[in-house]
Amino acid sequence: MVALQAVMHKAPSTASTDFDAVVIGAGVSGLYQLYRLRELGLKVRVFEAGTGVGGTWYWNRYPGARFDSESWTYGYSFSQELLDEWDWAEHFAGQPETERYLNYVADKFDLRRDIQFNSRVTAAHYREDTRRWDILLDDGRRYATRLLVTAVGILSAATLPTIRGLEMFRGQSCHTHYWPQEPVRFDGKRVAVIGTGATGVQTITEVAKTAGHLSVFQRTPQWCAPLHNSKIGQEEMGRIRANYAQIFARCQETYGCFIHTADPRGTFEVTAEEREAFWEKLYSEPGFGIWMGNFRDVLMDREANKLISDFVARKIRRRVKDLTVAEKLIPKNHGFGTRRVPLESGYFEVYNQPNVELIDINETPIERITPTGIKTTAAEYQFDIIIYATGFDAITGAFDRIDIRGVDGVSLKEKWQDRPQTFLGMLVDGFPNMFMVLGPHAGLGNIPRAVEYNADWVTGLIRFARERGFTRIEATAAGATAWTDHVIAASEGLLFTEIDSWMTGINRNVEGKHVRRIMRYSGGHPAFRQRCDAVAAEGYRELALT
Ligand code: NA7
Repeated sequence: MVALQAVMHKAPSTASTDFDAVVIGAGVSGLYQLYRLRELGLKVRVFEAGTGVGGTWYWNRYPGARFDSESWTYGYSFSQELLDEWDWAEHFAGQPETERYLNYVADKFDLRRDIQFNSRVTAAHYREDTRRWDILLDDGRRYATRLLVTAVGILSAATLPTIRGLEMFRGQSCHTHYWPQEPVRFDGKRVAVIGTGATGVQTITEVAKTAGHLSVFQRTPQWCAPLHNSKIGQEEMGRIRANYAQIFARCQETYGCFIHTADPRGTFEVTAEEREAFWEKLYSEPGFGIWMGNFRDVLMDREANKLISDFVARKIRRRVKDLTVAEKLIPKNHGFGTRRVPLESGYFEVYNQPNVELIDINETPIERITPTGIKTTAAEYQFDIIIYATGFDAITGAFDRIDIRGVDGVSLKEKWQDRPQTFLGMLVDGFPNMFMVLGPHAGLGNIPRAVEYNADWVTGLIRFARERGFTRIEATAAGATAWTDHVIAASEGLLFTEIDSWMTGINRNVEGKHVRRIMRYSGGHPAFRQRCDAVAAEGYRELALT
């Protein structure tokens, strides 16, 4: 990278083409950001590493991949025509449907002509003399742009486990994120899945249907809850369509932009019978209700959290026949909802099947991958296929994989080494004219809802600057410090902050990601928008515009 830096900083821009704006990524964020920037009349180029649009929904084509958000709250809301034309087939769409949807969007708005596929950005360096960003692709091509927008996703830097011998395996193996485009057959095959997060849970449930034998290597069990997916008929789609305005208005009001909102009652303000009845109802309903529509204190109050955890544990015990296996599937080191709750469709029943075995790798750790399978401290297993559902270097990981340098060649990765620091999750001081859609410390939640707001805000700022002739837009250090302090304060008292997960920046497969940090804004989306709107309404005075 040193050599590259020398090249990029010495030579004046020899870029083959200049753009007003470069967007990195053609997923849900990048597509919408392109649409908005084009409206400003900018010459935009989107660089996308894949061969198609969709980001998360292009890459993650593993068996069973689907939404945990209601499809009709997930689609873009910006175009009435699009809402009128697109019919969702299922309440929680599978990956193929979502990928089709995003392709439909790209075609409808003629977005492809500004997207360059097979183009992974490896470096982006700011040059003060030209007030431009120099962009380098993995094939050596270089470009220059005035504005840079990262639309790299929060869960896009997949990580393999650091287990010895990974490259030795002679069968088929794949990380779920990099699943091949051509179908993989499991019939009669001996399959291993390592990892039991939201991805592992979906994969395991699907693979178990046809695999000859499936071995699940579990390090941490999860508090999974039922998804209760179902098809959407024409009539129901008509009702949904007629209701879109109310649906999106509701998403605007809730903490995470989902349709679910916390119950105003405290867990101990109701009788034990009322509590049980409420939880039974939530457990029988589709989606994230049991996580986000629960009593207001279950994610903050230890006693309340223990009660809901006990409730879900009872459900697991009832659903899994073998009591020893059931106990292994019940989390012991974290309470319900303190990690992202995986939604499942028959996950626990999979362990009642004769072709599925659960291997607790806390009891018998994996020693290494062998040419023919996996060796634990207790046994050597033979496999035809090993699936790594081992997650992501979340939120900052995709940034870390690009050599991003701001004023005076300061590296973003180094700046964020201890913890990310941003202004509203969208700007970084020292990195002028760089904007992030869903950067660290932004208000997250139901992704497209957050994306539309975020990209609109960035577009509004760029429009404001253009109209006034500003060519340099930067967060101030004081602004970034104040926002970071606020983000940290907003997460105080939330039980998830005490638990290792991607939501607290932990990934033990990545160096430097072993210490918990606050990665997202936890004050809720309405509060996030209020703060961002206020900055805009005051003419962005909190930024340095020159
Ligand atoms: P997650 O939720 O980070 O899950 C990764 C899983 O892989 C989890 O069970 C990990 O165990 C396990 N893992 C990771 N590294 C290892 C090693 N080295 N050995 C054994 N097991 C390992 O990622 P997902 O892809 O499932 O989900 C990410 C998000 O994407 C999800 O929350 C949705 O929002 C969409 P651990 O729990 O760390 O003990």
